Amino acid sequence: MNSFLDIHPEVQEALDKKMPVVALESTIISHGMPYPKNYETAILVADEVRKHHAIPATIALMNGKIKIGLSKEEIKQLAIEGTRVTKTSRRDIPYILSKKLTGATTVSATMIAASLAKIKIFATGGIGGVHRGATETFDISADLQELAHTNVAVVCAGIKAILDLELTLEYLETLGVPVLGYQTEELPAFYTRKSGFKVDYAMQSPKEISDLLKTKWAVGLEGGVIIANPVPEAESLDYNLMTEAIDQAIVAQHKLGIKGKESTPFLLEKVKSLTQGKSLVSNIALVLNNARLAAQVAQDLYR
Ligand code: PSU
Ligand code: MN
Repeated sequence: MNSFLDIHPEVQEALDKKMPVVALESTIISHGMPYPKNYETAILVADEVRKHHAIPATIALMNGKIKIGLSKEEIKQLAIEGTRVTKTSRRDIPYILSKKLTGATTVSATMIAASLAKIKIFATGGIGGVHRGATETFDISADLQELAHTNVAVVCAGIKAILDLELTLEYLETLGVPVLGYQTEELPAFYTRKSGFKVDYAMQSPKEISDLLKTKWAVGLEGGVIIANPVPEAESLDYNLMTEAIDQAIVAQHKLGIKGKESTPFLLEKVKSLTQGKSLVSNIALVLNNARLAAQVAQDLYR
């Protein structure tokens, strides 16, 4: 086993017994939501996984180790420290580990950690993608490259509407990453169920998804799969409200010259304030919804 891994005994036991385990990221805790909502949500998400008969494994880097399965106290520490913790994607891992700093893992780093621990499925809110204006800025999330190479399925609420959805789909096609829609033909856009774009394949049941994942990896095709699960209707944002808020957030971003890894946290926070907190309600609901589906898919996946 990789000597940098520190797997919680409960998670290790589940993996040894081939019981379902669902990985959870930690950037969404440190950078995705304000305290104390981030802490409350992280705990609710882990509970939701348990309620659906799987073991949650929240992932972060701490004290020179890749921790797989955090205690409530560790989750609280990340939640309180918030953006003072380093947002850690693939390129940041060696620095954070060698300096024994605390790193909150993004989708890319969480996939790497999950794969080292032999966890096959991961639930989050939304993945990173190709940013609007990327033809000039080259701002394309490391999450996409990770999906091309690392064998972990990611349940998300589609592609965040702050991104360029069309370019993200093109990029995923190039990388060979299947985009599945859970009970939908339309790609969800994180805060909303509609986007105007199609997924590659609509899947009707967790078993159907699990069969596809097993097949992909049995064939020897490397990389992940995106399982796009629409936000529940009741908590979805009004499409026009969302679009206006995002357009304004992007104007503010350019004015302030915010770039690189700060872009996504800035835009999410700005959209939250422009929608008077409505986007945060959607965000929490969709993460819970994704945790549930990931646990359901996991039921069959480890057999
Ligand atoms: N989606 C959210 N909240 C988040 C993120 C995505 O609702 O905090 C984080 C994830 O960790 C994702 C990262 O991997 O943002 C993408 O950042 P970037 O665009 O800088 O690659
Ligand atoms: Mn980026």
